[in-house]
Amino acid sequence: MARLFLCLHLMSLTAICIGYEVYQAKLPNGGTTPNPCKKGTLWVGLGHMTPMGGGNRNKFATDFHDVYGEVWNVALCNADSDGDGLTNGMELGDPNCTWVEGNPAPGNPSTISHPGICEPTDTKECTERNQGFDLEGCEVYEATTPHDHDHDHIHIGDVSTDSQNGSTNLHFSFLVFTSFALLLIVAVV
Ligand SMILES: [Ca+2]
Repeated sequence: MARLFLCLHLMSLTAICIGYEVYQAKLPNGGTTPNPCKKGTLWVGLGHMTPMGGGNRNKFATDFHDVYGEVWNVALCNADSDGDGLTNGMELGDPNCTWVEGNPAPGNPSTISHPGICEPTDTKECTERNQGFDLEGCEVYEATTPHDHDHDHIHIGDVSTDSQNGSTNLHFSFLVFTSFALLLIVAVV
């Protein structure tokens, strides 16, 4: 039984890999898109939210599959799926949109970037656009810096502490006053 599950698992992985290769061949540099979060590694599942693929499709993949008919055409090439200001063609080494399926990979490999991941990833706009991506290893924007939080906490703590001290001092003064008054009354009586 274990062998059967292992075989089914391997078959499903093989099917996924073949699926990726079929789609990657339809795109310029489709099989060599870098992972922007880990230098020197590839984002194998080009159209997905995680580097190794699987799960939800990213915006570039939905454009490719659902909007442009799974073809690298001028419209898909000139679109900016991830909204970072670079067209898909610029990111995949085909800025003039002249590449057709079957041709050698165009452009300089060192300038290829991911057309579905907004970069730089540490800006507010890109962090919002990249919601749902597995960007382990990337810098992302944080709305409030830890320093600001600390400052607020320190400020609030100081006010609270001062207030407590003031209240304690007031209570102590009241006790001293009432004790003195009681002693005076006892002495008089
Ligand atoms: Ca882009």
